[in-house]
Amino acid sequence: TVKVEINGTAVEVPKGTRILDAAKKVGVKIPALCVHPDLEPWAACGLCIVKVEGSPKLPRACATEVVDGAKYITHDPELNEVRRTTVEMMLANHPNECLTCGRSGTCELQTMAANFGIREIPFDSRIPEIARDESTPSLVLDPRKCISCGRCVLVCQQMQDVWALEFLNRGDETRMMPSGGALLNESPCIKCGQCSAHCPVGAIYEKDETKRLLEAIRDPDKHVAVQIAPAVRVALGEAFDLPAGEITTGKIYAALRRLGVDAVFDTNFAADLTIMEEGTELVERLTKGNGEIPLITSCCPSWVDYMEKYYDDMIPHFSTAKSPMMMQGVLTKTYYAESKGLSSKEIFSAAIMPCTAKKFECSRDVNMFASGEQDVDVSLTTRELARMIKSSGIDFHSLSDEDADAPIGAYTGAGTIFGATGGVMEAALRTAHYLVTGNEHAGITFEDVRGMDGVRSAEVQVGDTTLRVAIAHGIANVRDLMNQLREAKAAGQEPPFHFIEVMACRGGCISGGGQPYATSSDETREQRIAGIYKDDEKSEFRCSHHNPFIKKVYDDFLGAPNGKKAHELLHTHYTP
Ligand code: HC1
Ligand code: SF4
Repeated sequence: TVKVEINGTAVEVPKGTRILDAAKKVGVKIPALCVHPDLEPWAACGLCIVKVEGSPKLPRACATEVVDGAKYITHDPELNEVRRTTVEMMLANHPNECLTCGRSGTCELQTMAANFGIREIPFDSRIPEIARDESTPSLVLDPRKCISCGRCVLVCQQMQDVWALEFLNRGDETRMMPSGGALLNESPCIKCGQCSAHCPVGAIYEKDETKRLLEAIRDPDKHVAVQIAPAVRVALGEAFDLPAGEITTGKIYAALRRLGVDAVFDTNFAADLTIMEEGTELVERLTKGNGEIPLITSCCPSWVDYMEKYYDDMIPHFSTAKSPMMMQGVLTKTYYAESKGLSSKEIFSAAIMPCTAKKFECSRDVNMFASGEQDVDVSLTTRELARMIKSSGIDFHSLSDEDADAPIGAYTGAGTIFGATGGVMEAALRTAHYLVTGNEHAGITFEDVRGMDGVRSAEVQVGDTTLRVAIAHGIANVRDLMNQLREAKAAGQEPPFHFIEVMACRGGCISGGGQPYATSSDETREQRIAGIYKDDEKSEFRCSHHNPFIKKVYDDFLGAPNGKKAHELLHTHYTP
């Protein structure tokens, strides 16, 4: 450890601690706009300069390690003035559009300007004239608002290993954009939205489609059905000042009804259905040689996009089961519509997702119109739902819990845990044992597949087979796993794994690019994950094959898992 002083307060910290973190330990917040706990510091914004007693240097606290015995001054009138000028210069280069900006109220630059009490900007305004990029179905890039903090570039390159974004130009002209000034949909972007989740201002944000749902609600000829994803229930509360991980499922159902939707369903129901389809697929591949091993999960649309771009040789390994969102959509427009005497045209089906890539998935031409219409008409993020609730005068806190509508709203704990990394795997394992042996597994939980390590593997006994499974989250963690597969295949060796789960975002969907903004990263992720497992524990049924409504939908409508009708409605294909 090393001993230092921060503004006269002694503190002992491990060697290698940065000044910013040492200051935090004694309750001192040093301002910074480029720093994010998920990312390596790279000292871009200059706000975090501090003084060192006896030295003329002004080190940047985010990137500089403490030196034993040093005495740091983090705040004094001179430092304040320098920081204030830095913020003023940023504001001069930033459009003055707070009132109409999607980040108003959550913008870190706005907060900084407020904290410094800036009332006028003593520099000439120099706003670049660069058009907004709305080329993807998921995100909007507004380079005029970029403050060149670098977070989006770092997250895209380091955490996601996609390299869709780069810094173009130099100095004041620096802007984050796809390489060569291309549009985002011409870049390798996988629409994960992690850039938007890490942007401190309104330079990258989800494409707002709330109007489409509101218009459908007002249309007397439309019967509006809305589903909510597993991860939404443990994060939406944050937009209403509840702690991360607080389970608000019943309030969300109630809020949707107050907004005027006709039916409230739960994606978790279709997650149970996915387990029946994907579990059956796994068992058929394992026992009948009916397809390639390992089976790889395909419910994450950003992962599918990445695989199609970079690992298209893995297509035969992908589960053909559609994602829960798409299964729920097609059942809404077929099974549910029929039960109401409605046609698929008369239903408007919307999804509330933690994810920006789901906006892209629902309009893809890969059997996503299996009902004859687009099965999910619109996919909105958790952030968009929060705005709809706030703008409709609904006091979220005072809502009483309500239930989802039967029969495609009831779910098991296995459906909920889809929202956390390792959850799809664990849900599949809970049912695979039954599908292979006809007997229930002795325990419900599979702790070995849980956790936050970027890549995890485990061995699980299923009947006579020792199933080797692996889990990866955060696209940067996928490469090693896929290369291992490629190598084993090329060498004609047995595959290293039987079943692999991949989620594009760190922590899984709970940390999707469309979730409420949170800068505490892993701490928030762990709180949301704890909420997911709490929801699982309090569920009456915890295995997908125990969901009585899943049995009913197969009996009434679908036939057998992986049967003819199930294939027509619930499966997809991939395009290299
Ligand atoms: Fe997910 Fe999924 S878990 S992809 O992470 O398979 O978005 O929450 O809805 O479809 O169920 C997201 C979450 C979500 C699907 C399910
Ligand atoms: Fe990169 Fe994901 Fe943003 Fe696309 S959506 S630019 S892949 S971080």
